[in-house]
Amino acid sequence: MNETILITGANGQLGTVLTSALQERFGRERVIVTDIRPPQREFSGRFEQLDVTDAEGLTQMVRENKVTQIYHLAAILSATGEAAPLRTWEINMTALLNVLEAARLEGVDKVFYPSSIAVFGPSAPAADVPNDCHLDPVTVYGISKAAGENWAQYYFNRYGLDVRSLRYPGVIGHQSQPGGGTTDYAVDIYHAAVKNVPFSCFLDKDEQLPMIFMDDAIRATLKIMDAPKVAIRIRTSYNLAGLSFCPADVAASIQRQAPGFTVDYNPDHRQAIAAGWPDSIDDSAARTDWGWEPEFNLERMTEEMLSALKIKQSGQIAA
Ligand code: VAH
Repeated sequence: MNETILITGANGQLGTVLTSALQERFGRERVIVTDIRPPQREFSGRFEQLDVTDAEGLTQMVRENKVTQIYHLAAILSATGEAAPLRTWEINMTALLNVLEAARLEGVDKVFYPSSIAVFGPSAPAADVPNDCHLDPVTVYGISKAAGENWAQYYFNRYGLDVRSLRYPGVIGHQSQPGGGTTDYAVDIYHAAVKNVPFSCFLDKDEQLPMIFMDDAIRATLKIMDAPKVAIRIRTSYNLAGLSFCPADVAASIQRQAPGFTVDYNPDHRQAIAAGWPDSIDDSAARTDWGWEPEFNLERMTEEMLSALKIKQSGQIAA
């Protein structure tokens, strides 16, 4: 069957890279790429400007294009979300409910909904948090993701809508910039290293968090969406682990390849958010149910990040 894919929030950190992966897999003409803003850089494919809080606009787009799969990435993240809690709740929840309703009404086959390790809070153990841990999120973003997971499960149980979800850790990639998250430092630090400038880190040097390299995050997303329906036993969201490190670990791994690189630590309001999140999570349910396995450790990720960003930088200098 010919799939027609719709992606929301496609200009974001994950959306940018997932768009290319979906275009490669399904063909450019089969992927409707949407965001509230026009693409920031050169883009080839089918782009439509869409505010996903506009239920009618979304439903019409799904109907007219006979969309079969939706990847709903549009959301306000943890750090930005705290500046306007009620607005963040309103936007994140309205957008998700619009997607679920459009999918139900228009007979969409599968929906992907990203959750986050931000659903965990003080009652989670510090390390190896199990999938079915009690959720007491510390940010409005985390509250919206915890509620969203339950809505995903509700639509599956009540209407049979095949919604699949991952609890992403912080995502680190060279292709795109994150915006408004607490884990963003782990991308910014590599940009500083290739520019050869000192880095000021907004988290404490020993604030360990679960993270994942972009390639692994994309592979996991495609893999859970490809899995047979019966394999997806968890209909809230799957813990997804890649690696876990603190700022001092990533600094040391960069310094092994760029010995002159320096970092100082100036924790701001984001440190309190990070402190409420676990150090590491247990993703054995994802491994057992649909064969998840990450490929990147810290050293390999650092090598890839530095070499890809250096190539990008030399291209910019040459241009
Ligand atoms: C954030 N990157 O920092 C997001 C995230 C793991 C946290 O989902 O808000």
